[in-house]
Amino acid sequence: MKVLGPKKNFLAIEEPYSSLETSAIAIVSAPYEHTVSYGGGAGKGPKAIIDASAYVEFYDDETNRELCFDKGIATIKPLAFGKMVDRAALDHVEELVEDLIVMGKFVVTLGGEHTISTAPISAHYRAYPLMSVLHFDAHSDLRDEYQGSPYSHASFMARVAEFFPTDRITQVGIRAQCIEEAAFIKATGIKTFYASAIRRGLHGVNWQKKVVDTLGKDVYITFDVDHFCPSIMPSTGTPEPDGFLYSETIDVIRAVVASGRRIVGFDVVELAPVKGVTHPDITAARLVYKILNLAFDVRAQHAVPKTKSVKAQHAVPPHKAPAKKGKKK
Ligand SMILES: [Mn+2]
Repeated sequence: MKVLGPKKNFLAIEEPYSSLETSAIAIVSAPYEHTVSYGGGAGKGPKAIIDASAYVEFYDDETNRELCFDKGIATIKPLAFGKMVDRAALDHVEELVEDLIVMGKFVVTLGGEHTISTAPISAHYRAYPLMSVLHFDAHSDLRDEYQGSPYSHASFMARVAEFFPTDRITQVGIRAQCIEEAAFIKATGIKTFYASAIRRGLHGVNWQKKVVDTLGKDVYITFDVDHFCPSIMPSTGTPEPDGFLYSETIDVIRAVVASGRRIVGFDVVELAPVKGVTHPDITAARLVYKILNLAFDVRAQHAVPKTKSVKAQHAVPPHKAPAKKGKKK
């Protein structure tokens, strides 16, 4: 398994903090783009997030640590899909994510179109059979198929619902769906926090806690960046108005951790970078590192999966490694 060096890896970090053997965290790039319906470019998302991450500070004031040096973050060489599409492409992603989970890694998957999230959800579900899925998105992605494809980005959650218990799915920020999706949600018990309901105060002022109350002890997060307001996130294929700001979104994840729940893995998808517009790329990169910082917060209990034989050691060697380089400015 090849990992990328500091010129191309997440946060631009030196060895051993970016070596696979010594890192607790692994970043998987899945630059898959096949069923885009409106704006294209999601295939360039993982590289844009990693490029922007070179400008993200190592230190997080909230957790008072440099997580990347405490735990190590290995960036795996991006997956190449060649002619693989649909199920074959998903199998390709799932195999890598599963291998990393078995090695004891905390896995972050970067998309790519939302289709790919089916793979890490499936792999994590095997390792964490009691997990819930927390889904940030403008769209519920529950169409049985879209534009003739059951593997459309607009159908990814319908595919997840075929193998994952629907009453353990919680969606946040939804504001664009068809009537069949609304009916599916009602029929299956998916918990959907619509943007309109949040804005109208139907879930109260502390709506973030209401979201968290629906989740089990283990939480997998799938994050479509079009959850955000298009003003802060114009770089996505299907932007929708009435989106969410960064801070109110992070508050949901803060509430997950504050409640003692454990984040077991996550993905960030659908960033379609626009040349010369940099704030969405840095926002996505910050989002990835912030979720990591919160996931490894001391309040969250981090045990490795019990269902697998896990060999890897999590700790980065205690010896002082080569000097850490500062951030680009
Ligand atoms: Mn979406």
